[in-house]
Amino acid sequence: MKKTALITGISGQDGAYLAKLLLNKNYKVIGSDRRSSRASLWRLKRLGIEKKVIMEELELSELYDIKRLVQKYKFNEIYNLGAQSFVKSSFNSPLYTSNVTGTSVLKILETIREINPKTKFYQASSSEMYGKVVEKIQNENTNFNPQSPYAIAKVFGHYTTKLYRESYNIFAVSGILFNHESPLRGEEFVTRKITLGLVKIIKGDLKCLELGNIYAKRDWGYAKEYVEAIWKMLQQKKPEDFVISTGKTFSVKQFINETLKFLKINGKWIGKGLNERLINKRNGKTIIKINPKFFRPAEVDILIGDSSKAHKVLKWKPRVKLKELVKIMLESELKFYN
Ligand code: NAP
Ligand code: F7E
Repeated sequence: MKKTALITGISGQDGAYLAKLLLNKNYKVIGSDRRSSRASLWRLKRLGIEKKVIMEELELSELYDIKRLVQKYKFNEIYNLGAQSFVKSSFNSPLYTSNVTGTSVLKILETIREINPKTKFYQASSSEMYGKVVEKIQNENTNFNPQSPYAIAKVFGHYTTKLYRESYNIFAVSGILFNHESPLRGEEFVTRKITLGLVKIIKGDLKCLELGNIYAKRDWGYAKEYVEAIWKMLQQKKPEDFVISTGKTFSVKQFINETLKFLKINGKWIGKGLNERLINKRNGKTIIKINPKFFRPAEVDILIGDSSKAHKVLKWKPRVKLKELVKIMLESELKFYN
């Protein structure tokens, strides 16, 4: 029997990769999208699957939209990837973020409990929940210490998922995914901002790229690999949460330096603090500078994940290292840039 799955947030980075993976496994894939005057399914188009998924309208903050969909399809699996996922914006729109990213999880789980409790549920939890870390390396048992309205909303979704699993016997799990990037990453996130920005500079379409805290460190993996782990979590006998990460951490500045190497830009860092900048040694021009506009009211300085439970139970391991991730992103940037 063909399985039917709902992916909320199918138009996003992970939604697109997961849809492709499920289609390859012969699922019937329903993707939900919210109404928008500039709706774009460019990621699904890029992967050649926009006509292979059934699109339904769903605004995550709207309980009736969720009920309508769950009533219409007898979903075997629901992957809740939809969210206001940009940490910086969550400081400007905290209420909106808590609704879309946080309480929507409760709406979906309550709907599953009421209408079809056999549906398996995946919640996209985040390493941002660790925030100002209380342990050097974070695993499934590390306490959370969130530093943004986004992270607080994710903590709410995380514990709600646990509650529904433990109280109502629903197969509900959270994947605590550390940062994962790809050519399909949104342009506002720092890795994509850097790869696209530096390609614009070499094409002569941008003079200088402005960034915030280049000393923040993240455990960066490859999104295409991470959605395999997401799927595996729902195929287990027992519902459990998993950390998904590479176990290595790099600063934003190190990510920039890898990008420079690949693009063969001969750059030199000069200055300190707000005056730190990168000059192009070929012509002496500043190509990267700091703009405090991109700082956050509270920062997550460093994250490193321990995904040994996933290695053991899911038989999942990351393969792509930072250098290769940069290469994958830049090759795509150069191919599609116009
Ligand atoms: P993304 O590219 O920002 O995609 C977010 C998706 O949510 C988009 O499809 C977006 O639709 C949809 N969405 C936003 N607001 C909505 C609303 N009000 N109603 C319905 N849909 C809405 O995020 P991603 O990187 O793929 O991440 C997927 C999930 O994993 C998110 O929940 C994110 O918070 C979480 N996560 C991501 C990472 C990471 O490093 N990427 C790590 C841990 C957890 P539009 O196209 O209309 O905006
Ligand atoms: O920032 C610093 C910034 O926006 C990474 C989301 O997918 O991963 C993502 O959240 C770091 C931060 O991702 C700029 O201050 C410096 O320390 O790429 P980001 P994020 O905030 O880590 C987690 C796991 C999620 O769950 C989220 O949904 O880079 N940084 N300068 C900058 N960041 C941005 N965006 N832009 C800058 O100019």
